[in-house]
Amino acid sequence: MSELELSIVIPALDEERTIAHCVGKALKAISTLKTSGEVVVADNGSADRTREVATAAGARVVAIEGRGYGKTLRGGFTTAKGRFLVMADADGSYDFEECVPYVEKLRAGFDLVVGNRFQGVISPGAMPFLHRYLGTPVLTVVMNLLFGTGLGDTNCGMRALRRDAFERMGLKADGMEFATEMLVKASLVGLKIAEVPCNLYKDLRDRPPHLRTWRDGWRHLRFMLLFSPLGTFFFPGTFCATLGGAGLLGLTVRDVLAPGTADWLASRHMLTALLFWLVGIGALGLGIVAQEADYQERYDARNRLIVFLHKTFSLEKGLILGTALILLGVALLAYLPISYYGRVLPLGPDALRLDGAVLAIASVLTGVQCVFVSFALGLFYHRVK
Ligand SMILES: Nc1nc2c(ncn2[C@@H]2O[C@H](COP(=O)(O)OP(=O)(O)O)[C@@H](O)[C@H]2O)c(=O)[nH]1
Ligand SMILES: [Mg+2]
Repeated sequence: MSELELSIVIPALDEERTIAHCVGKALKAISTLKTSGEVVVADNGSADRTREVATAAGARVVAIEGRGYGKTLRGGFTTAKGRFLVMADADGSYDFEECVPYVEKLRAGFDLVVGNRFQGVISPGAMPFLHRYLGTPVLTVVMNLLFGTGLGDTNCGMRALRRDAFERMGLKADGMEFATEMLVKASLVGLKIAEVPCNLYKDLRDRPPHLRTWRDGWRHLRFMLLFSPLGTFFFPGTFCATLGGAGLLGLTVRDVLAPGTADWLASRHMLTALLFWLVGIGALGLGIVAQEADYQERYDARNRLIVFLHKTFSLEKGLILGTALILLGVALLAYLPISYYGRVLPLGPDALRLDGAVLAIASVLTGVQCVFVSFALGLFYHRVK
Protein backbone atom coordinates (compact mmCIF):
# COMPACT_ATOMS: atom_id res chain seq x y z
CA MET A 1 0.00 0.00 0.00
CA SER A 2 1.23 3.47 -0.87
CA GLU A 3 1.37 5.79 2.12
CA LEU A 4 1.89 9.00 0.12
CA GLU A 5 -0.07 10.73 -2.59
CA LEU A 6 2.90 11.80 -4.68
CA SER A 7 6.43 10.65 -5.53
CA ILE A 8 8.49 12.90 -7.77
CA VAL A 9 11.12 10.70 -9.36
CA ILE A 10 14.24 12.20 -10.93
CA PRO A 11 16.62 9.97 -12.90
CA ALA A 12 20.15 11.26 -12.56
CA LEU A 13 23.54 10.39 -13.94
CA ASP A 14 26.36 12.79 -13.08
CA GLU A 15 24.12 15.78 -12.42
CA GLU A 16 25.79 17.35 -9.34
CA ARG A 17 25.54 20.86 -10.82
CA THR A 18 21.78 20.74 -11.33
CA ILE A 19 20.26 18.16 -9.01
CA ALA A 20 19.86 20.45 -5.97
CA HIS A 21 17.97 22.97 -8.11
CA CYS A 22 15.60 20.22 -9.33
CA VAL A 23 15.03 18.69 -5.90
CA GLY A 24 14.33 22.14 -4.44
CA LYS A 25 11.71 22.86 -7.11
CA ALA A 26 10.14 19.43 -6.66
CA LEU A 27 9.81 19.99 -2.88
CA LYS A 28 8.16 23.35 -3.59
CA ALA A 29 5.65 21.64 -5.89
CA ILE A 30 4.76 19.22 -3.11
CA SER A 31 4.11 22.09 -0.73
CA THR A 32 2.10 24.01 -3.36
CA LEU A 33 -0.05 20.92 -3.82
CA LYS A 34 -0.46 20.69 -0.04
CA THR A 35 0.03 16.98 -0.22
CA SER A 36 2.03 14.15 1.25
CA GLY A 37 4.94 13.55 -1.05
CA GLU A 38 8.57 12.61 -1.49
CA VAL A 39 11.33 13.37 -3.96
CA VAL A 40 13.22 10.32 -5.16
CA VAL A 41 16.49 10.68 -7.00
CA ALA A 42 17.29 7.49 -8.91
CA ASP A 43 21.03 7.44 -9.45
CA ASN A 44 22.72 4.83 -11.58
CA GLY A 45 26.31 5.08 -10.52
CA SER A 46 27.13 8.77 -10.88
CA ALA A 47 30.88 9.31 -10.64
CA ASP A 48 30.41 12.81 -9.22
CA ARG A 49 28.72 14.06 -6.04
CA THR A 50 25.12 13.72 -7.31
CA ARG A 51 24.06 11.45 -4.45
CA GLU A 52 25.43 13.63 -1.63
CA VAL A 53 24.05 16.81 -3.15
CA ALA A 54 20.61 15.26 -3.70
CA THR A 55 20.42 13.93 -0.14
CA ALA A 56 21.48 17.30 1.27
CA ALA A 57 18.77 18.97 -0.80
CA GLY A 58 16.12 16.76 0.79
CA ALA A 59 15.67 13.86 -1.63
CA ARG A 60 15.61 10.17 -0.94
CA VAL A 61 18.37 8.69 -3.11
CA VAL A 62 18.02 5.19 -4.51
CA ALA A 63 20.94 3.46 -6.19
CA ILE A 64 20.04 1.73 -9.46
CA GLU A 65 22.31 -0.88 -10.95
CA GLY A 66 23.19 -0.70 -14.62
CA ARG A 67 23.03 2.10 -17.13
CA GLY A 68 20.14 3.61 -19.02
CA TYR A 69 17.40 6.22 -18.65
CA GLY A 70 14.61 3.62 -18.70
CA LYS A 71 16.25 1.31 -16.23
CA THR A 72 16.89 4.19 -13.85
CA LEU A 73 13.37 5.59 -14.00
CA ARG A 74 11.78 2.17 -13.66
CA GLY A 75 13.95 1.48 -10.61
CA GLY A 76 12.91 4.81 -9.12
CA PHE A 77 9.21 4.15 -9.75
CA THR A 78 9.43 0.72 -8.19
CA THR A 79 10.72 2.06 -4.88
CA ALA A 80 8.40 5.09 -4.87
CA LYS A 81 5.78 5.23 -2.13
CA GLY A 82 3.33 7.59 -3.82
CA ARG A 83 0.03 6.73 -5.47
CA PHE A 84 0.94 9.28 -8.13
CA LEU A 85 4.31 9.44 -9.87
CA VAL A 86 5.87 12.47 -11.54
CA MET A 87 9.00 12.21 -13.67
CA ALA A 88 11.33 14.71 -15.35
CA ASP A 89 15.02 15.12 -16.11
CA ALA A 90 17.69 16.13 -13.62
CA ASP A 91 19.44 18.63 -15.85
CA GLY A 92 17.21 21.65 -15.21
CA SER A 93 15.46 21.46 -18.58
CA TYR A 94 12.06 21.07 -16.89
CA ASP A 95 10.73 23.13 -14.00
CA PHE A 96 9.39 20.73 -11.37
CA GLU A 97 7.17 23.46 -9.91
CA GLU A 98 5.19 23.18 -13.14
CA CYS A 99 4.12 19.64 -12.33
CA VAL A 100 1.13 20.92 -10.36
CA PRO A 101 -1.38 20.75 -13.27
CA TYR A 102 -0.16 17.24 -14.07
CA VAL A 103 -1.05 16.05 -10.59
CA GLU A 104 -4.39 17.83 -10.80
CA LYS A 105 -5.17 15.86 -13.96
CA LEU A 106 -4.36 12.62 -12.13
CA ARG A 107 -6.64 13.73 -9.33
CA ALA A 108 -9.31 14.31 -11.96
CA GLY A 109 -9.12 10.68 -13.01
CA PHE A 110 -6.54 10.44 -15.79
CA ASP A 111 -4.01 7.58 -15.68
CA LEU A 112 -1.17 9.27 -17.56
CA VAL A 113 -0.40 12.94 -18.18
CA VAL A 114 2.12 13.93 -20.84
CA GLY A 115 3.60 17.39 -21.40
CA ASN A 116 3.55 19.10 -24.78
CA ARG A 117 6.53 21.39 -25.27
CA PHE A 118 5.18 22.78 -28.52
CA GLN A 119 2.24 24.24 -26.58
CA GLY A 120 4.58 25.76 -23.98
CA VAL A 121 7.59 28.03 -24.30
CA ILE A 122 10.81 26.50 -25.61
CA SER A 123 13.72 28.66 -24.40
CA PRO A 124 16.34 29.52 -27.02
CA GLY A 125 18.90 26.72 -27.28
CA ALA A 126 16.81 24.31 -25.18
CA MET A 127 15.89 21.92 -28.01
CA PRO A 128 18.36 21.11 -30.79
CA PHE A 129 17.19 21.99 -34.31
CA LEU A 130 17.06 18.37 -35.45
CA HIS A 131 14.96 17.30 -32.48
CA ARG A 132 12.58 20.22 -32.87
CA TYR A 133 11.94 20.09 -36.59
CA LEU A 134 12.64 16.48 -37.52
CA GLY A 135 12.96 13.95 -34.69
CA THR A 136 10.11 14.86 -32.40
CA PRO A 137 7.53 15.75 -35.12
CA VAL A 138 8.26 12.57 -37.11
CA LEU A 139 8.18 10.32 -34.06
CA THR A 140 4.97 11.99 -32.91
CA VAL A 141 3.27 11.47 -36.29
CA VAL A 142 4.32 7.80 -36.40
CA MET A 143 3.09 7.31 -32.84
CA ASN A 144 -0.29 8.78 -33.67
CA LEU A 145 -0.64 6.83 -36.91
CA LEU A 146 0.19 3.50 -35.31
CA PHE A 147 -1.21 3.92 -31.81
CA GLY A 148 -3.71 6.77 -32.07
CA THR A 149 -2.56 8.52 -28.89
CA GLY A 150 -3.53 11.94 -30.26
CA LEU A 151 -0.59 13.56 -28.44
CA GLY A 152 1.35 16.52 -29.82
CA ASP A 153 4.79 15.73 -28.35
CA THR A 154 5.64 12.13 -27.65
CA ASN A 155 9.17 12.85 -26.45
CA CYS A 156 8.36 15.22 -23.61
CA GLY A 157 10.32 14.21 -20.52
CA MET A 158 7.88 15.61 -17.98
CA ARG A 159 5.03 13.23 -17.26
CA ALA A 160 2.85 12.05 -14.44
CA LEU A 161 1.15 8.71 -14.00
CA ARG A 162 -0.72 6.64 -11.50
CA ARG A 163 1.35 4.02 -9.82
CA ASP A 164 -1.15 1.26 -10.65
CA ALA A 165 -1.03 2.33 -14.32
CA PHE A 166 2.75 1.99 -14.21
CA GLU A 167 2.37 -1.53 -12.89
CA ARG A 168 -0.22 -2.48 -15.50
CA MET A 169 2.02 -1.44 -18.38
CA GLY A 170 4.88 -3.81 -17.45
CA LEU A 171 7.55 -1.53 -18.93
CA LYS A 172 10.82 -3.15 -19.92
CA ALA A 173 12.97 -0.80 -22.04
CA ASP A 174 16.29 0.23 -20.50
CA GLY A 175 17.30 3.14 -22.71
CA MET A 176 15.74 6.41 -23.81
CA GLU A 177 13.08 4.45 -25.76
CA PHE A 178 11.44 3.94 -22.39
CA ALA A 179 9.60 7.21 -23.08
CA THR A 180 8.11 5.73 -26.25
CA GLU A 181 7.41 2.37 -24.66
CA MET A 182 5.33 4.10 -21.99
CA LEU A 183 3.04 5.69 -24.59
CA VAL A 184 2.79 2.55 -26.75
CA LYS A 185 1.82 0.36 -23.82
CA ALA A 186 -0.44 3.05 -22.40
CA SER A 187 -2.37 2.92 -25.64
CA LEU A 188 -2.33 -0.89 -25.81
CA VAL A 189 -3.63 -1.38 -22.28
CA GLY A 190 -6.14 1.46 -22.76
CA LEU A 191 -5.01 4.09 -20.22
CA LYS A 192 -6.80 7.44 -20.02
CA ILE A 193 -4.21 9.92 -21.28
CA ALA A 194 -4.22 13.71 -20.84
CA GLU A 195 -1.91 16.33 -22.34
CA VAL A 196 -0.80 19.60 -20.72
CA PRO A 197 1.42 22.43 -22.06
CA CYS A 198 5.00 22.21 -20.87
CA ASN A 199 7.86 24.71 -20.91
CA LEU A 200 11.34 23.60 -21.85
CA TYR A 201 14.39 25.41 -20.48
CA LYS A 202 17.99 25.34 -21.53
CA ASP A 203 19.65 22.73 -19.37
CA LEU A 204 21.91 24.05 -16.64
CA ARG A 205 24.82 21.73 -17.14
CA ASP A 206 28.21 22.27 -18.67
CA ARG A 207 28.52 19.13 -20.77
CA PRO A 208 26.64 17.50 -23.64
CA PRO A 209 23.44 15.47 -22.98
CA HIS A 210 23.45 11.71 -22.51
CA LEU A 211 20.97 11.37 -25.36
CA ARG A 212 22.49 10.63 -28.77
CA THR A 213 20.27 11.99 -31.51
CA TRP A 214 20.43 9.32 -34.23
CA ARG A 215 20.90 6.28 -32.04
CA ASP A 216 18.11 7.20 -29.67
CA GLY A 217 15.83 8.45 -32.46
CA TRP A 218 16.11 5.09 -34.21
CA ARG A 219 15.46 3.26 -30.95
CA HIS A 220 12.19 5.18 -30.50
CA LEU A 221 11.13 4.43 -34.07
CA ARG A 222 12.18 0.80 -33.82
CA PHE A 223 10.13 0.36 -30.70
CA MET A 224 6.97 1.66 -32.34
CA LEU A 225 7.41 -0.53 -35.40
CA LEU A 226 8.06 -3.61 -33.30
CA PHE A 227 4.92 -3.09 -31.29
CA SER A 228 2.64 -2.32 -34.18
CA PRO A 229 1.99 -5.40 -36.30
CA LEU A 230 -0.72 -3.29 -37.90
CA GLY A 231 1.77 -0.74 -39.19
CA THR A 232 4.67 -3.01 -40.03
CA PHE A 233 2.81 -6.00 -41.45
CA PHE A 234 -0.87 -5.41 -42.06
CA PHE A 235 -0.81 -2.05 -43.86
CA PRO A 236 1.89 -3.01 -46.40
CA GLY A 237 0.69 -6.63 -46.52
CA THR A 238 -2.90 -5.70 -47.29
CA PHE A 239 -1.79 -3.16 -49.89
CA CYS A 240 0.44 -5.65 -51.75
CA ALA A 241 -1.96 -8.58 -51.46
CA THR A 242 -4.91 -6.53 -52.72
CA LEU A 243 -2.96 -5.16 -55.66
CA GLY A 244 -1.51 -8.58 -56.51
CA GLY A 245 -4.77 -10.48 -56.00
CA ALA A 246 -6.72 -8.01 -58.12
CA GLY A 247 -4.08 -8.29 -60.84
CA LEU A 248 -4.05 -12.09 -60.84
CA LEU A 249 -7.82 -12.46 -60.96
CA GLY A 250 -8.45 -9.43 -63.16
CA LEU A 251 -6.03 -10.49 -65.89
CA THR A 252 -7.28 -14.07 -65.90
CA VAL A 253 -10.91 -13.03 -66.11
CA ARG A 254 -10.02 -10.55 -68.85
CA ASP A 255 -8.24 -13.26 -70.87
CA VAL A 256 -11.19 -15.63 -70.52
CA LEU A 257 -14.07 -13.24 -71.17
CA ALA A 258 -12.68 -10.42 -73.25
CA PRO A 259 -9.22 -11.17 -74.63
CA GLY A 260 -7.66 -8.12 -76.23
CA THR A 261 -9.25 -5.42 -74.02
CA ALA A 262 -6.79 -3.09 -72.28
CA ASP A 263 -4.00 -4.83 -74.16
CA TRP A 264 -1.32 -2.57 -72.68
CA LEU A 265 -1.76 -4.95 -69.78
CA ALA A 266 -0.27 -8.13 -71.19
CA SER A 267 -0.44 -11.58 -69.75
CA ARG A 268 3.20 -11.32 -68.64
CA HIS A 269 2.05 -8.74 -66.08
CA MET A 270 0.66 -11.72 -64.22
CA LEU A 271 4.22 -12.15 -62.97
CA THR A 272 4.24 -8.69 -61.43
CA ALA A 273 0.87 -9.40 -59.85
CA LEU A 274 2.28 -12.67 -58.51
CA LEU A 275 5.20 -10.80 -56.96
CA PHE A 276 2.84 -8.39 -55.15
CA TRP A 277 0.59 -11.22 -54.04
CA LEU A 278 3.47 -13.22 -52.56
CA VAL A 279 4.98 -10.22 -50.76
CA GLY A 280 1.51 -9.40 -49.46
CA ILE A 281 0.61 -12.82 -48.10
CA GLY A 282 4.14 -13.21 -46.68
CA ALA A 283 3.70 -9.99 -44.69
CA LEU A 284 0.15 -10.87 -43.60
CA GLY A 285 1.15 -14.34 -42.42
CA LEU A 286 4.04 -12.98 -40.36
CA GLY A 287 1.77 -10.19 -39.12
CA ILE A 288 -0.73 -12.64 -37.68
CA VAL A 289 2.05 -14.45 -35.85
CA ALA A 290 3.51 -11.13 -34.59
CA GLN A 291 0.08 -10.02 -33.41
CA GLU A 292 -0.35 -13.24 -31.52
CA ALA A 293 3.10 -12.80 -29.94
CA ASP A 294 2.05 -9.33 -28.76
CA TYR A 295 -1.12 -10.75 -27.33
CA GLN A 296 0.75 -13.43 -25.46
CA GLU A 297 2.78 -10.68 -23.78
CA ARG A 298 -0.61 -9.22 -22.84
CA TYR A 299 0.04 -5.94 -24.55
CA ASP A 300 -2.99 -6.03 -26.75
CA ALA A 301 -5.88 -7.82 -25.20
CA ARG A 302 -8.54 -5.92 -27.15
CA ASN A 303 -7.34 -6.78 -30.64
CA ARG A 304 -10.24 -7.85 -32.85
CA LEU A 305 -8.18 -10.11 -35.09
CA ILE A 306 -6.96 -12.04 -32.08
CA VAL A 307 -10.44 -12.36 -30.62
CA PHE A 308 -11.62 -13.68 -33.99
CA LEU A 309 -8.72 -16.14 -34.29
CA HIS A 310 -9.22 -17.46 -30.80
CA LYS A 311 -12.81 -18.26 -31.68
CA THR A 312 -12.19 -19.82 -35.07
CA PHE A 313 -8.62 -20.97 -35.54
CA SER A 314 -7.35 -24.47 -35.10
CA LEU A 315 -4.15 -25.97 -36.45
CA GLU A 316 -6.16 -28.64 -38.24
CA LYS A 317 -8.37 -26.13 -40.05
CA GLY A 318 -5.28 -24.22 -41.17
CA LEU A 319 -3.67 -27.40 -42.46
CA ILE A 320 -6.79 -28.44 -44.35
CA LEU A 321 -7.11 -25.02 -46.01
CA GLY A 322 -3.39 -24.97 -46.89
CA THR A 323 -3.43 -28.49 -48.28
CA ALA A 324 -6.54 -27.73 -50.35
CA LEU A 325 -4.84 -24.71 -51.91
CA ILE A 326 -1.71 -26.74 -52.67
CA LEU A 327 -3.73 -29.54 -54.28
CA LEU A 328 -5.74 -27.05 -56.30
CA GLY A 329 -2.53 -25.49 -57.63
CA VAL A 330 -0.95 -28.86 -58.38
CA ALA A 331 -4.08 -29.99 -60.22
CA LEU A 332 -4.06 -26.88 -62.36
CA LEU A 333 -0.33 -27.30 -63.05
CA ALA A 334 -0.90 -30.92 -64.10
CA TYR A 335 -3.80 -29.93 -66.32
CA LEU A 336 -1.76 -27.36 -68.30
CA PRO A 337 0.24 -29.86 -70.44
CA ILE A 338 -2.89 -32.00 -70.84
CA SER A 339 -4.79 -29.05 -72.20
CA TYR A 340 -1.90 -28.21 -74.52
CA TYR A 341 -1.23 -31.64 -76.00
CA GLY A 342 -4.53 -33.44 -75.49
CA ARG A 343 -7.81 -32.83 -77.20
CA VAL A 344 -9.83 -32.98 -73.97
CA LEU A 345 -11.01 -29.64 -72.59
CA PRO A 346 -8.34 -27.48 -74.20
CA LEU A 347 -7.55 -24.37 -72.18
CA GLY A 348 -7.42 -22.05 -75.16
CA PRO A 349 -4.82 -19.52 -76.28
CA ASP A 350 -1.25 -19.21 -74.91
CA ALA A 351 -2.19 -16.24 -72.79
CA LEU A 352 -4.66 -18.30 -70.84
CA ARG A 353 -2.15 -21.05 -70.25
CA LEU A 354 0.32 -18.51 -68.84
CA ASP A 355 -2.44 -17.13 -66.62
CA GLY A 356 -3.21 -20.66 -65.50
CA ALA A 357 0.43 -21.42 -64.66
CA VAL A 358 0.83 -18.25 -62.60
CA LEU A 359 -2.45 -18.82 -60.76
CA ALA A 360 -1.38 -22.38 -60.00
CA ILE A 361 1.93 -21.20 -58.55
CA ALA A 362 0.12 -18.54 -56.49
CA SER A 363 -2.24 -21.18 -55.15
CA VAL A 364 0.53 -23.62 -54.19
CA LEU A 365 2.61 -20.95 -52.47
CA THR A 366 -0.41 -19.52 -50.64
CA GLY A 367 -1.19 -23.03 -49.41
CA VAL A 368 2.40 -23.54 -48.25
CA GLN A 369 2.28 -20.19 -46.42
CA CYS A 370 -1.00 -21.20 -44.81
CA VAL A 371 0.48 -24.46 -43.54
CA PHE A 372 3.56 -22.80 -42.04
CA VAL A 373 1.64 -19.93 -40.47
CA SER A 374 -0.79 -22.43 -38.96
CA PHE A 375 2.08 -24.29 -37.36
CA ALA A 376 3.58 -21.05 -36.05
CA LEU A 377 0.21 -20.00 -34.60
CA GLY A 378 -0.42 -23.47 -33.25
CA LEU A 379 2.73 -23.09 -31.19
CA PHE A 380 1.13 -20.20 -29.28
CA TYR A 381 -2.21 -21.93 -28.89
CA HIS A 382 -0.76 -25.07 -27.47
CA ARG A 383 1.20 -23.02 -24.97
CA VAL A 384 -2.02 -21.45 -23.77
CA LYS A 385 -3.89 -24.70 -23.36
N1 LIG B 1 20.90 8.46 -21.11
C1 LIG B 1 20.90 8.28 -19.81
N2 LIG B 1 20.29 9.17 -19.02
C2 LIG B 1 20.30 8.94 -17.72
C3 LIG B 1 20.87 7.77 -17.21
N3 LIG B 1 20.69 7.79 -15.91
C4 LIG B 1 20.02 8.88 -15.63
N4 LIG B 1 19.77 9.62 -16.72
C5 LIG B 1 19.04 10.93 -16.70
O1 LIG B 1 18.06 11.04 -17.73
C6 LIG B 1 17.77 12.41 -17.95
C7 LIG B 1 17.71 12.75 -19.42
O2 LIG B 1 18.97 12.74 -20.01
P1 LIG B 1 19.55 13.89 -20.96
O3 LIG B 1 20.98 13.58 -21.15
O4 LIG B 1 19.22 15.24 -20.38
O5 LIG B 1 18.78 13.69 -22.30
P2 LIG B 1 17.88 14.68 -23.15
O6 LIG B 1 17.54 15.86 -22.32
O7 LIG B 1 16.68 13.86 -23.46
O8 LIG B 1 18.69 15.03 -24.34
C8 LIG B 1 18.83 13.19 -17.19
O9 LIG B 1 18.22 13.62 -16.01
C9 LIG B 1 19.89 12.14 -16.93
O10 LIG B 1 20.63 12.44 -15.79
C10 LIG B 1 21.52 6.84 -18.07
O11 LIG B 1 22.07 5.82 -17.67
N5 LIG B 1 21.52 7.15 -19.35
MG1 LIG C 1 18.22 17.06 -21.07
